[in-house]
Amino acid sequence: MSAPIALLSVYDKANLLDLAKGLQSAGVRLLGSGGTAKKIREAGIPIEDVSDITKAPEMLGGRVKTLHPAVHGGILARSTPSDEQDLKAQSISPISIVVCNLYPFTETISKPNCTVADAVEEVDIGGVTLLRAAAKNHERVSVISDPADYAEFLEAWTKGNGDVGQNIRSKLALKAFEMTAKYDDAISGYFRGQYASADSPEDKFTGTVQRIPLRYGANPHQKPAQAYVTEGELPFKALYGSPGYINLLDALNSYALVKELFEALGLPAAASFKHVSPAGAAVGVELNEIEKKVYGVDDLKEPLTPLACAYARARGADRMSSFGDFIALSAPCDLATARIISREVSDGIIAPGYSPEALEVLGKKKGGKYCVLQIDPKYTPAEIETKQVYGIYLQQKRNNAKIDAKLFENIVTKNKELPSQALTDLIVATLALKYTQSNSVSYAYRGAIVGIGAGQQSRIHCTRLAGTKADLWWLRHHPRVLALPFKKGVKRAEKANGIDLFVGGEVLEGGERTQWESLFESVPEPLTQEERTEHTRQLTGVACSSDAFFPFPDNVHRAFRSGVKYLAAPSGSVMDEECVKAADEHDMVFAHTSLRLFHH
Ligand code: 93A
Repeated sequence: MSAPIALLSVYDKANLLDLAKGLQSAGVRLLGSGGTAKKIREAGIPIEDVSDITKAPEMLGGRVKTLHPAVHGGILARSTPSDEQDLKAQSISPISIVVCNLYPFTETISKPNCTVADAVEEVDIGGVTLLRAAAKNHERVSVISDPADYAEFLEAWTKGNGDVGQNIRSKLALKAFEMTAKYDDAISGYFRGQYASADSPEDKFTGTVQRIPLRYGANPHQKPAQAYVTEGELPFKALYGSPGYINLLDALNSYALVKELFEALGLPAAASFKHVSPAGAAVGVELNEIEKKVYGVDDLKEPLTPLACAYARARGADRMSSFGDFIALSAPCDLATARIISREVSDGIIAPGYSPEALEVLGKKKGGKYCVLQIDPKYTPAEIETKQVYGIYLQQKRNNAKIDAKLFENIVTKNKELPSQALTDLIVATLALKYTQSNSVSYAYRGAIVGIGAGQQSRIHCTRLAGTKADLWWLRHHPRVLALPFKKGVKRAEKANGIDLFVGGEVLEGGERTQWESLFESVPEPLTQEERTEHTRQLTGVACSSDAFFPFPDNVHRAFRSGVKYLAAPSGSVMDEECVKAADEHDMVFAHTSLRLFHH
């Protein structure tokens, strides 16, 4: 039987001589590409050149070294009569071991002065082909792609008398496949940066927009930054302005939320996001006269459409948090909605479309720099989502749990009466949590979030935070707040701030007090404790949802103090029974959902 053949072609020549020596002493016939063979030969180890078997010299300055049927036939041939027959007919010897590592593409492109021509030369063709071919035929061939594996391989080869066993060949093949995949990612990433269309108009050749450059990442010093897809095209395009990194995090999360709100309730939906959590979210329930005032849309000339009602509610729940928001709409933006947006401080909007009049209004915002994104409503994200943290890829199935009426059927309190408006509110509250940084608790009323506690490590802190926000929101309905004597010319954001300080009952001093007082024709008397208590008592029927179980009944008691009547949370706490008891004490309706909704 002829000696087994090893083909060696490595850029990184670390540990090479030990391997070559070991293989040669084990009776393996060595073949090498130009530089690899030279190095081994110079060390006094016998080796043949690849060109000895291909009968063709390396050419094109090394661009063609190993690309030849004599090489790839030798690697890819199976141990079958037909393949063996083919080899014999062409006088090709089977190759049993391939040792290869690739041109340093990543290192080259990270050099500051690297040109496209430099990068092109580092695209390894023959090496990748060697690795792939050998990995494909791992039933017979061993492929060693990492110098760190040489010693162990040699040991196994010697021990097994020329057979390392299928398990080792399979593991080595997997490693080689991973290596070529990573290599290809680096190449496509580099050329995406060079050649992919930056934004609309669509790319002439691919017909798609795969990538948009971003000014920077989460912070200005985090450059470069980009958004891209590896398959197909980006599902959105910028009609005006250009989104930042956090804008896109907000846009993609908030659009998912409004799309699902519409699907669950059949009403147009809107969301107002800040720092990747909703400050508000709502469906298009008509506003009454008081609500129009509270949400600052009583003076709007256009009649309020359902979509405009949804955004007015989303924007108006927590005007302080919504300042500079990113907006999502479930339906094409109409003129009334655009008019509300046009007078607020906001960073951008994502919607499945814009009426021509709405687009004209939004296009003028911020001198044409207001970010207006249009998303394809038919877009469905992949089932599996991947992100990278500290260099590690994390993968999970997308959270595609449906939030609908069925989720709230398991009512565990004595009171089981869940009116349809309350069910709507529970759906709004729960769906909002699906796209809120955890831990989170939300309160909803009349189709809108009225308080949300996000990103707290303690659940009771979420419940309190959301409750306090709901309390302030409700106090903004107080007749004395609605009648606050603001001076003419006070800006909307200043009014929001002034009202927030008034309902929050902050004791102001010095310059801050003077500044606050200067907003009014006459300085308003603070709300008394009695006025507050009396007003708070008038709010009932609020819905509250939690993204995980309530660990203690304090959450239930706290929610009750902000008018909550309807509760939803997964079960699973050792204190479940105590929580239900607390809900019964207040005659609340509590649905155990059995669905945890953490979001990060
Ligand atoms: O330019 S290539 O893509 N053309 C080839 O046919 C080829 N075959 C092996 N580069 C090729 N290689 C690569 O050459 C290997 O991946 C390895 O990195 C390098 C080894 O070259 P040398 O033996 O001349 O030092």
